[in-house]
Amino acid sequence: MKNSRLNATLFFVAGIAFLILVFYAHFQNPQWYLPAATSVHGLVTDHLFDITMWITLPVFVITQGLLFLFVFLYPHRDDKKADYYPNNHKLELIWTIVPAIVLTWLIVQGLQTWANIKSPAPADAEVIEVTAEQFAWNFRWSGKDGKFGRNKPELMKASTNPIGIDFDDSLSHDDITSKEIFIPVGKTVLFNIQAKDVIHSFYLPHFRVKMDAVPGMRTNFWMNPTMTSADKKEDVKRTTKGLKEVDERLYGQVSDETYKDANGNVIVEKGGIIKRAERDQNGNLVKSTDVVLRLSKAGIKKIMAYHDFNYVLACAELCGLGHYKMRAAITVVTQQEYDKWMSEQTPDFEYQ
Ligand SMILES: [Cu+2]
Repeated sequence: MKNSRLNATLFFVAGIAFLILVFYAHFQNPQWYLPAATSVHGLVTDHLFDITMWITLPVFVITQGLLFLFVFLYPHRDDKKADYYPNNHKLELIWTIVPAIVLTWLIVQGLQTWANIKSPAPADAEVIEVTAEQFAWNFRWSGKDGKFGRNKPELMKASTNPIGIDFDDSLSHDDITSKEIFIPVGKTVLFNIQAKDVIHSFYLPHFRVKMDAVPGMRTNFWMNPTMTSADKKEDVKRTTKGLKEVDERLYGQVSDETYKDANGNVIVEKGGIIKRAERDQNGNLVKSTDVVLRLSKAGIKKIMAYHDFNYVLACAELCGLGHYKMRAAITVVTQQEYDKWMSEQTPDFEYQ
């Protein structure tokens, strides 16, 4: 009897503590959530996610709360026998039909959204061919003619022709390749995705794009980016800029002033990234290159700094030992900058 009272209390305390900690961890660590969406369909999927959350969250809290509460209120008692209550048709109908309707509605919403996202891309879409390999990304544009030349696996060469472009096909003569992605803001971009070796996953978290790259088949995903990299950088700068204490949280942030030590040597320039200690040729850390250490040595307690921002592409499929290296830069630019970038590229054909 005594034991079951104690167990019931502990169970209740552990359960409520668990619920509180779940919420605490969530609100204290927004950085572990997905970054803000910067694509048209990304806003739609996020909205759907929020609706699902607001429907399931209260149900979760109420049912789990009641579970722990009932254990607490009704532990075993030697002088009492539990009631036998085998069934109640009305109750069972309610708790079967209501969730069935709500879940069906959620699933239909999800299917409709997915069908919209995966519908054929508009004809004027900018097309980029994505080829994943262990452990790199290759991107190709069709050039002026708007048509991609053939590629053949037997022509693949790691250093000079990683995606095996067939230069006998005249359509390939103006094709442009790059190791990073440039895309124009406000335009539809269609990614045609393939893989050379194993399954990779083409993941652009800010744009809510995630699609497997599968050997032997083509997958695709299209989206409309809503904000240029430069605008987003400014936005992040504006919202994160402030006078900050000199400690390890500063690593990776950008200094908003030039800071010097007592001898007038520059520790970090205005607009410079606050870096950790660099390594010398032997791989040893050189403490004197660590910006945070140098700042505190110079007696500087607080500095003006803000967060840096870059869109990223990362492989989201554990594809081998070098998986962690499968990142690539993705830059969203204005149409004008995009046209300029395009005109400055040299087609691979001219290097052959
Ligand atoms: Cu990969």
